[in-house]
Amino acid sequence: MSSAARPVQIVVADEEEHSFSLQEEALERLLLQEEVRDLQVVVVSVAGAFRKGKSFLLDFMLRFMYKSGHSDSWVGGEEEPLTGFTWRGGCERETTGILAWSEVFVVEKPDGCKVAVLLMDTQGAFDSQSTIKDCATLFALSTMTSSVQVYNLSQNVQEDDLQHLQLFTEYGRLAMEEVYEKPFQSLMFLIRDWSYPYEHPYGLKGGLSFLEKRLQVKQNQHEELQNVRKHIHSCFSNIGCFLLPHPGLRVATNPHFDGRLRDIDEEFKKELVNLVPTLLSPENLVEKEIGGVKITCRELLHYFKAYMKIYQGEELPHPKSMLQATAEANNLAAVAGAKDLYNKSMEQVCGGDQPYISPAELERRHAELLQASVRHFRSVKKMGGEDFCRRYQEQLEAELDVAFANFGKHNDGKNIFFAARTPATLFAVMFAMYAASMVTGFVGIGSVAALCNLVMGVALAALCVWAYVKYSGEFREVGGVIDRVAETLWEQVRPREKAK
Ligand SMILES: Nc1nc2c(ncn2[C@@H]2O[C@H](COP(=O)(O)OP(=O)(O)OP(=O)(O)O)[C@@H](O)[C@H]2O)c(=O)[nH]1
Ligand SMILES: [Mg+2]
Repeated sequence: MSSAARPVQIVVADEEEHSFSLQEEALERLLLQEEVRDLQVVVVSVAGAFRKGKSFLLDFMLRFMYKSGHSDSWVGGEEEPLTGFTWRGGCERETTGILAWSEVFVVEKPDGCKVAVLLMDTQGAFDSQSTIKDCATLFALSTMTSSVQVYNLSQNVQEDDLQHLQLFTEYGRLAMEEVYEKPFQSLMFLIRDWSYPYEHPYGLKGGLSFLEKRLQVKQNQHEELQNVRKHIHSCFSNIGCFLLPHPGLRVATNPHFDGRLRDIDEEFKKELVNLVPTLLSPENLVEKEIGGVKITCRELLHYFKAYMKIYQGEELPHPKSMLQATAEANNLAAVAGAKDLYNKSMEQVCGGDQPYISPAELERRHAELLQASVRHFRSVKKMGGEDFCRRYQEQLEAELDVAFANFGKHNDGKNIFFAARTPATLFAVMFAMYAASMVTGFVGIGSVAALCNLVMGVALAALCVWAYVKYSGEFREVGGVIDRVAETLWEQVRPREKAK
């Protein structure tokens, strides 16, 4: 390993903001190196839950990349500490964001064409500092940019492992502009600490027989289980599985273990020697393809930037924890049910078929039904707790207020006097003007009489226009203006009436 080579942070995670940023310069330096930029690229990435030996494994991949071809014993010397991507024991997370190895390896495939190989390490999912969205974003990014995604699991493939894979890949698919039939390439389930070699032997063969059983879609399976499996099959063009034995207690529990082979179980080493070439030997390398076209390092850089921009934008929905999503769905359904109850009851009070009801009575009924609706909302069993539920109750109350305002308007429309307000006002204006013009004409103030006549004419014209608008339903804005003027006049007169 050359001394200058090191892990390079290409995606940085901001812990407080829960956001990610691309280290464009670092990535450019990596992918635009003269020798590799126009070569087709192979990207091998390892992702999965935190603290499961991902970086540790990648360091063996590095040894293979540096030493294979030179000798058979690429796994290293018995006393040689394991270096490369930083790994360590302990229960707290180590890797954050996405890292790549600073050296992009040039490998000649058996057909003679040269490819560039990039190794990527990702932050472990489900650590205590990351939200589901953070985990989904990183996993999706590494899946979208890699040609081989190693899904690192411990001991078994559990249903929740599959569900998370489904959630994360769906989040990735969402961000891809064009929808390809199989958006991602190779997925390798890597099961660490496999303890059932008597059922499925270690290695690729055992892995495949195990995975086939696990990912089988059966007729009598629950739809939920079927969907997860179908989704995974639909996302990757190639799915494999490798069963790796436990590396021994010194690896797992000794704080002074530095990765030297002497401390690692023979069986683990034996399988490791099969695993790494399965992923990285020249004949097994898989070039990164997007939309069926192999891409070069230079193009990969553009894709990285484009994907990153999408995840930094606001248009993608937020993946949520299972409880959060379920609680939201429960509460929204309860809001809809309660609103429906209110609407149906109000229809009976003041719906289209019902006669006009006095506004005071309507308000009283509204208050009653609102309470009944809120009671119904509260009585429905839902997850999320009291505070969460209160937010939705407030939303329900606000929505019912809006609905009530509409019912009120509808009811007003049924009041024949209310409907007749505009023509009545216009008639009143005409009559007043007529009387005023008579009186002023009689007294001999001709100019005022003429003015009054003019106003009367305008009112008459407005009345005709209004009648036409109401009859035909055309020029509704003009009708609206007349209504508003009449309303203003009406309001001017009414307070005086009250004062009397
Ligand atoms: N049980 C077990 N432990 C392993 C295995 N491989 C590595 N380890 C140990 O697991 C611990 C964590 O290794 P890392 O490579 O740092 O794990 P990681 O998945 O990269 O962790 P994060 O970067 O925090 O996500 C180390 O103490 C390793 O010795 C394995 O196959 N099984
Ligand atoms: Mg790590």
